[in-house]
Amino acid sequence: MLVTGAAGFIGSNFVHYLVANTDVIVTVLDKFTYAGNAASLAGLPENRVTVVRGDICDAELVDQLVRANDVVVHYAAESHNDNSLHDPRPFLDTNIIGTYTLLEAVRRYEKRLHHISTDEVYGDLELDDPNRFTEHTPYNPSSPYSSTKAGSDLLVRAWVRSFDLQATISNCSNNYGPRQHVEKFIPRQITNILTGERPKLYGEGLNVRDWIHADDHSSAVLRIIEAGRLGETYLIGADGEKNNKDVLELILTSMGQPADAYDHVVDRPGHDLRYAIDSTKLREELGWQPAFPDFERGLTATIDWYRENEAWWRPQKAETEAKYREQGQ
Ligand code: NAD
Ligand code: TDX
Repeated sequence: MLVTGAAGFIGSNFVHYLVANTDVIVTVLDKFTYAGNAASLAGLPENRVTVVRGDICDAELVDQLVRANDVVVHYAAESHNDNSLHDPRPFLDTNIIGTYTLLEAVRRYEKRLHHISTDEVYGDLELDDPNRFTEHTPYNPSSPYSSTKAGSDLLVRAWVRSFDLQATISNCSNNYGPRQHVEKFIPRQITNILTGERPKLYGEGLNVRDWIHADDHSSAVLRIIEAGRLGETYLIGADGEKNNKDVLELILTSMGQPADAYDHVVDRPGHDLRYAIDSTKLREELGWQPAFPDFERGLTATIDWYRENEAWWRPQKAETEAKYREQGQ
């Protein structure tokens, strides 16, 4: 399998998951942007995992790697909404042109592709909307990040329809777990507390995210690769809706701090209010179930991981906070 973006958070968890649960031989293609971390792939057996440093926009390299593998699992992306609001260009390059480059190689060599995407392509929901996102919800992305992810999904769909590409797509909700960059909400707050900084909540913190453990995302992706119907989209979620304020208070109290020991900072422009996934199709058609349905337990384990792996996140922390400070966040 060729796994793109596997030096990042979810891709690295997927490769660890593959090594632990299958016999698959993996090649990683990753550009090692600020979000890629070699330490996330450290310790994996050399006879199972080869790491190639390179850009998914490099057609020659992509061609060579796609030809040499049977299945391509595409995680590589610029992934952070806040960054996309300040500097959208890399999002267009990697998420659109990079995906196009992969699609052309997959088409040329008639390989199998699984494309990783996000629930953010559907826009957001009102807090009291009884409906959740399904595979039939119209696309309505809000940010430069989510619009480029939506664009990449539409490219995959077009290559399926026009060229019979053998592909599936999954749109997953917010992931948490080990090896997530400290720019993201949960690791930022945990590592702020560990470094004596106060956590930062955007606006009133009433925005809802639907949390899923990264390992549950990995098991769902593997299930779709094994048994998903070609050309189909599957939504991945674990019924984990929580608002940001509640998550932050849980982090604070789990770490022995008063629940109100945080700062409100300026809100994200265009901030999506609520995401919520209906994963009935994945569960009923492919028999998938999350192994980590208890968010509180998963969060405690994640806090422990950041406590025990300071060497992994420390080098990114000062630079990340300096960037947020400049933005008033
Ligand atoms: P991440 O930012 O942690 O990792 C992205 C990885 O892609 C990094 O290792 C980076 O070096 C690599 N990369 C970036 N540009 C590249 C390029 N041009 N060529 C090769 N490699 C490149 O992201 P993540 O949170 O692990 O997200 C992975 C995927 O999952 C993304 O496609 C994202 O849209 C999707 N997703 C994320 C979430 C979430 O909650 N984080 C939820 C749903 C879907
Ligand atoms: O310091 C913060 N304070 C805060 O209140 C940060 C960094 C975030 N937030 C809020 C914004 C969001 O409502 O927390 C929520 C989660 O923020 P992020 O971790 O930036 O995630 P989000 O914007 O929801 O997007 C994530 O889930 C979907 C991933 O980054 C995407 O890659 C994925 O597609």
